[in-house]
Amino acid sequence: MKTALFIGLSLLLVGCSASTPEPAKTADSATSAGASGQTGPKRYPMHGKVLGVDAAEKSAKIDAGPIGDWMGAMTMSYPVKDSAELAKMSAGSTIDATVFVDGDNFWVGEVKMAAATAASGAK
Ligand SMILES: [Cu+2]
Repeated sequence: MKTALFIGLSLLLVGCSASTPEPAKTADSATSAGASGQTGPKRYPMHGKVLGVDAAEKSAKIDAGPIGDWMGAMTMSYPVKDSAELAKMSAGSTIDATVFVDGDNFWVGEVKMAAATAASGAK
């Protein structure tokens, strides 16, 4: 449907420029570091297909479905901090993973092969 496509595209545009200019945090960080009470990055489940892996860049291009309220369904490049996680991915594999979002930073981890194409048989 055209409307749906249009909405999808605008979401896509909004999604990729996810760098909301954050008001510069007040610079008196010295004393209470964990004052904001947030423990670590946000986590979003991701399901997608790996289109390519760039070991040098430590990133993977992934065609993923919508990722929570953070990103619409789209194909983009995701940093993968942990090279052990990166090593689990290869072009063509379907994965379940977690996207970690920490302010303007995001990366993919907790990569698991999804039983996508392996559905040929058993239970
Ligand atoms: Cu995006």
